[in-house]
Parts: sequence; structure tokens; C-alpha cells
Amino acid sequence: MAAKTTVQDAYDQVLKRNPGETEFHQAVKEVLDSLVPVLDRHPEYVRAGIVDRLVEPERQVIFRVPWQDDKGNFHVNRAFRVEFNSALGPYKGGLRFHPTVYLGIIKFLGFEQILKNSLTGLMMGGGKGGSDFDPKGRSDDEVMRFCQSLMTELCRHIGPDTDVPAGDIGVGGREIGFMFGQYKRIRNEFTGVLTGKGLDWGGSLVRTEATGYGLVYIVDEALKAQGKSFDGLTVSVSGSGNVAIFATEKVQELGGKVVTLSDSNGYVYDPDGIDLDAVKRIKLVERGRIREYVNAHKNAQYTEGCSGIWDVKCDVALPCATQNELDEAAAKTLVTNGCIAAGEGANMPCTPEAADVFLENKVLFLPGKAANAGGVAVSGLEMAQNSQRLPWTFEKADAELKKIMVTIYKNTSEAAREYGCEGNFVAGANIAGFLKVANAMLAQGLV
Ligand code: NDP
Ligand code: 2IT
Repeated sequence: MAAKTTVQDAYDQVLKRNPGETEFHQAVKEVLDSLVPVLDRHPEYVRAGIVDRLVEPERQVIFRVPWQDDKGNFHVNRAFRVEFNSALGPYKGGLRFHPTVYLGIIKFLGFEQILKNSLTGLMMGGGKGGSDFDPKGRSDDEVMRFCQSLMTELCRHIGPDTDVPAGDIGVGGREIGFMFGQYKRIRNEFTGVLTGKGLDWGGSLVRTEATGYGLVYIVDEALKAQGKSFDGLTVSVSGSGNVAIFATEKVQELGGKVVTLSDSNGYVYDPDGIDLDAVKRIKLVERGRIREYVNAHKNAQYTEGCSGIWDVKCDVALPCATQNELDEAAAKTLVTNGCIAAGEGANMPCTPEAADVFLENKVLFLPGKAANAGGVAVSGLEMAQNSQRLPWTFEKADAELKKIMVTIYKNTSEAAREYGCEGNFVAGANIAGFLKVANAMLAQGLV
């Protein structure tokens, strides 16, 4: 069968089987479009139904999470774990707590995770989970009760050699701690069943920083290939969570000036460069809102609403908040303002139209699968340390992270060149990630 037909049939089937799951459709379409030349060259993948199997999760679990708030009121949330593909190792991927979470979001993230994890070169399959629980405004005790209730069910489905969740939006060190404690209590096992653990009880140094640092390492590598560097560049970052904060930290270390950060209410612009200590205090210690930043920074401005953030003139754009936050109009504005590079710290933050604008205008565009793989890569290193029962130093974990990001850049560029689309890192990442998974699936037979 011609590759184009295979891809079209697989996509039609995805639409039919997963109605209304628009983010999942979007993620699948982008990957399948990239795979046409690969399937042309590898009819054995077509014969073995690799693509049809890749787009259908191996297992999906949906469950009820009942919990009680501080006033004694009952609540019921819905939680998910989609175990997408285990060809390369135990399912691996984060848990997201956000009111917008539904099956289509978890599937898009789980699908992306298969290829992202493959790109890291570590032995990890792809999965994702989460809940429509909103941690905002909840006390620590309420978050603990929710996490314990969620883990009471989730613990049946995960394990250090089966499925290893971690954090994502709304899930950080606090939530991982509560979930780990409950898993340990029910299973009577102290194992590396979750990553992103506290440093005193099995966590890896650099995991907190890894996604943001990794993003900047790979963009830096791409800039270097063009004889450029972050030094002296103006950078717009969106979001003000884990990824945004540590991307900002690394850009500043490399001599760049970050002038924006945001949250779901609005964004700040500081022409003097973001004062990261103040942001860490507001966001990580006080769990406050980004608008509070302007109280103590007289030249900074706060704008309600997020979309205007990409109107700010910058050399490099690093969207680090959420999916589809940077659209075609924003990409055009960035291009007009002279932006030379965009790196996706978040998962799928650029719409397909925005990505096309970057590609057409020769803006260096590094897609999330490659650019934010540093987080899960250090999760993989955390699993290795847990198995060894030996913690690594910061320097060792950071050096490994950097090496992995440089290798992802190299493999992604080479795959793009090899398949006739040099400079297209979207296609390169999809192809390089896919080849390893496809070969493993082929070798493991029809499962
Ligand atoms: P956090 O919860 O730490 O921070 C998320 C940030 O994004 C917050 O500033 C939040 O604002 C903002 N945000 C979330 N949802 C929306 C929305 N619908 N509209 C506008 N802003 C929003 O999450 P992370 O920093 O961990 O994750 C950010 C992105 O990076 C996500 O796409 C995630 O999937 C991706 N990622 C994370 C990795 C990790 O290791 N943590 C690894 C790889 C990718 P507010 O406080 O108002 O909600
Ligand atoms: O999207 C992602 O790669 C993550 N949220 C991190 C997953 C992980 O297992 O560390």
C-alpha cells in the first residue's frame, strides 16, 4: 500500500475512534505527515501495521477520585492513565492536574511522549496521566487527600518496571511526595515508581531544572550551528512554572536577557530583564500570581490576558506554558519583529499554522518533542540512580543532560537531512523518534 494511503487510513481511523479529541488529532496529524517518506522507504513497517498500532494506546485507565475538602464537603474528580507504548521500556510520562484535562489532552501528551522518550536514547516507553482536579486555591491538606485518593487506584496500574509517572502542569514536588507516600504505604515497597522525588528520598539532582535547562541547551546548540549564541539576545518566555523558571535561569546564565513571563491570567514585561529571585519567591514559595511581580519592579508592566506576550519584540521565543498558546498571528508578529529562533518548552505550544510560519520564514524552530525532552531524560537518569541505589552529583547529572540534548539536536538534524527536509526539526524529531520505536515494535512481533 502506498505510504500516503497508509497514513490517511490511520488518521481517518484516529478521527473515527476518538471523536472530539482535537488535541490528540492535532498531535497525530503532525507526526503522520512527517512519516510519509519513512514509510515509502520502509514497506516492512506498513506490512507490520506499525502506524496503526502506534496511534492506538496499549491500555487506557479512567477512574473516579473521591475526596473531601477542609470543610468536609465531598468532591469527585476524574483521573486518567494512558499507557501508550512500551516498545522501548516501561511507560513513562507525567501526570497533569488542571481543570481542562480530559482524555484528548492526556492522549496527545502520551502520544508525543513515545517519540520524545525515544529521542532521549534511554529505555522508556510512552504514557501520560492526570486529572481535572484544580489545585489552585486548595490547602496542602486538600491536595494531600486528593493525591492519596488518586494513588489508591493508580497504584494498581503502575510500578518501577511497568509505568513510572512524574510531574507536569499542576504536579510538582509536593504532589509527587504525597503520591509516593501513599504508593509506599499500600504496596509496602520503596521503589523508583515515580520520578521528581525529593532529593533526600530518591530524587535526582537536576530533575527540577532539567526541562528548562535542557530547552536552553538545545536551542543554544542550534544557535551555535549558525555561529550565534544566547549572549546579548533578548528572549521572551511564557509561563512562570517549573519549565519557564529554569529556562529563564539558564538563558540568564548564558548572557541572554529574558523580558517576559506569564501565567493564565496575564503577562509581565520587564525591559530591565526579569528578576528571577523575585519570581521564584512569588511562584515557588508563596504560590502567588505573576502580576505581583510589578509591585516591586517599577519599570515592569503587567498586561491582563496572555495573547499579547508574543507582541513583545524578541530574538528568541520560548513558549513554556501550555498547548496552542502561540498561534499563526503571533508567529507572524514574531517574524516581523526579527525573531530568529523559537523553542517549545511546553508540549505543542505552537499551533500547526504557527509552526508553518516559522518554517517558511527560516526561523530556527525546535519542537517540544526534542526541545523539552530534558525533563523526562533526567527522569530516566533518576530511574537509573534508583536502580543503582546511588545518587549522582549535580555535575554528573547536568553533564549527562547536556550530552543528551546535544545528541537529540544531532540526531534530529541528521534525520531531517537523510529524509530530504534539512532544517525541518519537526520532521527530523518525528522521524528520528519513530525509527527506534518502529524497529523495536517490528522485532517484538505483533503485540
Ligand atoms: P507548571 O504547573 O509548573 O506551570 C505551568 C505554567 O503555565 C503556569 O505559569 C501556568 O499558569 C501556565 N498555564 C497552564 N495552563 C495554562 C493555560 N491554559 N493558559 C495559560 N497559561 C497556562 O507546569 P510546567 O512548567 O511543568 O509545564 C509547562 C509546560 O511544559 C506544559 O506544557 C508541560 O506539559 C510541559 N513540560 C513539562 C515538563 C516538566 O518536567 N515539568 C517536561 C516537559 C514538558 P497558571 O499558574 O495560571 O495556571
Ligand atoms: O512532558 C513531559 O515530558 C513531562 N511532563 C515529564 C515526564 C517525566 O516522566 O519526567
